Amino acid sequence: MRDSTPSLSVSRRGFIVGTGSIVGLGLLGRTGASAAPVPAPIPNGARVPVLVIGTGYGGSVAALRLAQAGVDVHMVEMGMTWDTPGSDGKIFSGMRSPDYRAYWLRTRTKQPLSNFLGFPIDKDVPKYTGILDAEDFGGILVYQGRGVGGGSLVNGGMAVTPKRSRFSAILPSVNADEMYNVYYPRANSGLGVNEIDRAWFDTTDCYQYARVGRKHAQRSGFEFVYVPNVYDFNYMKQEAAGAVPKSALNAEILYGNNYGKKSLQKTYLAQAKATGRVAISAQHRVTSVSPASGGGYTVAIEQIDTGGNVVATKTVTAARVFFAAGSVGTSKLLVKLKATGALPNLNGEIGKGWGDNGNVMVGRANHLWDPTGSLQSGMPTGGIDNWDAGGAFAEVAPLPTGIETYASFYLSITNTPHRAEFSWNASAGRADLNWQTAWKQTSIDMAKSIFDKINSKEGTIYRTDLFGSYKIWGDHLTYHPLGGAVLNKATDNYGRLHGHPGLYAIDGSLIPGNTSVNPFVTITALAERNIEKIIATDL
Ligand code: FAE
Repeated sequence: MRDSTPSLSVSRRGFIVGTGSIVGLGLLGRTGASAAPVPAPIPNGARVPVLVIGTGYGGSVAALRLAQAGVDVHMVEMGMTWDTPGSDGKIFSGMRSPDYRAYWLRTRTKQPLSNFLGFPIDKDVPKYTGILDAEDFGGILVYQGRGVGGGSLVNGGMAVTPKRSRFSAILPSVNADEMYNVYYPRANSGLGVNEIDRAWFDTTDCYQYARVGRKHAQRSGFEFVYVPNVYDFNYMKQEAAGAVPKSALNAEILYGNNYGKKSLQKTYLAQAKATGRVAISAQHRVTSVSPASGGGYTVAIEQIDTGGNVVATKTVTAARVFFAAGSVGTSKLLVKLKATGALPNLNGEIGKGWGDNGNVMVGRANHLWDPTGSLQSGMPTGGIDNWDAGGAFAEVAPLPTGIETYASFYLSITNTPHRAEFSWNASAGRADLNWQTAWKQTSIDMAKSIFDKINSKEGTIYRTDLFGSYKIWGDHLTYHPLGGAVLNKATDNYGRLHGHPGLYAIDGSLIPGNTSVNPFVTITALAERNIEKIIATDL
């Protein structure tokens, strides 16, 4: 569907007011000395040309490119800014000692590996707007980053471009030539992706676990692939040499990296802020979007404190709204807004096509002559590719406990066909997801195509102490939620939501459930492609 909101023209000099009812609203950002973006935090009653919900990959790409095109952008983020050190001098808490900063409004940690040597390792923490959300939908625990930078704050930085031969199954309506010639390279460059020095990989203590993973994979005839990362490997080398403060080599992953990782705050968002056109309101949560009487959209926002309490409610007006709240955040908002009549014209595809990227975790117990090392870099940099033969791509993940565990640990991405749907539960006032726990068996079977063979070859067994007592598979979670506002179904082929011109989805919700590898490079590249088209044709 072609957008029919009043036009916002972009000229060489910048953003020019178009014709139509929005002009009367004074909603448009302008170039020139007189224009100033609405400051953060956004005041009640503000009028902005573009409001972006969420500051993860999709939102950051949209904000930067719109700002470069001369459009003032206001980003609204429910999480914290994560720019102020705590009393220990650090912004983020480490993985071995998660504290109040670690979890989003929980009173007890919910660690992905719940047990070690069979013993539960979760502990009580003060309720706080921490960085990692473990959102429970009954059948599946969905981990997500909260804060300015979204998932880039908590993730493992693995920056994987899917094999081109698989792309048509990932995003069937998207031109692969354009993606691989233009948008994947643009995304990799914008994200600051770098590769490990292979000679260093082969000798450094901190990747012994990955070398053991490589050796076992290759001895069983599997392809081992080196995986690029957004963690600065030169910084990591200096960590290993004792020259700089440690982050990846201090078990920092999941709850933020104090150094070394090029999260979005250091890349897209830093560039976006440098344009002078992007403001970010942190600890602000969007609760509603509906058509405004004079054109554009009315956006309802709750400002929250670090205890999660609402301290102010605000209503602002935006000519255009980009949903970039992540697959879960965007899906939850859209199913609610459709069902409650706030956005009645959204189509029947809203909430559908949601998948877990086939995530499943497992550990293997190695022999005593195969130690994986007490020092393990928190940033994975290799994987086992058995996608074509067995439907699984397994990243060789760290277990940075600080002691020798003789364990190899893996997060597999599998070619699961299962897709769930979000729907609005009016009586409970929340969005539900109809995920079925039994669906993970398909992913387990695909992961077993790798690990049964390795175990048989090496004479090793699965660990049973990481996810409970005598539980082999971490099949209760995902790190990679995808879908819910699928491209070319809930939206047109560029993320314009059907039925409401001026509304866009531009995050992981566009991707129908699976990317065959870790997803953020694909989310970023797709956002680059879509925003380029939107700027060229809608503004
Ligand atoms: P995302 O980055 O989740 O950003 C959405 C933002 O919107 C968040 O900051 C939310 O707080 C905010 N938000 C949500 N609802 C609202 C609302 N109502 N109002 C205001 N703000 C809101 O979305 N991917 C990889 O490719 N490689 C990895 O190594 C990797 N490791 C991971 C490890 C962990 C532990 C986790 C949790 C994820 C990992 N991922 C990895 C997944 C990756 O981080 C994820 O796919 C992207 O972050 C999704 O990007 P989006 O832009 O869709």
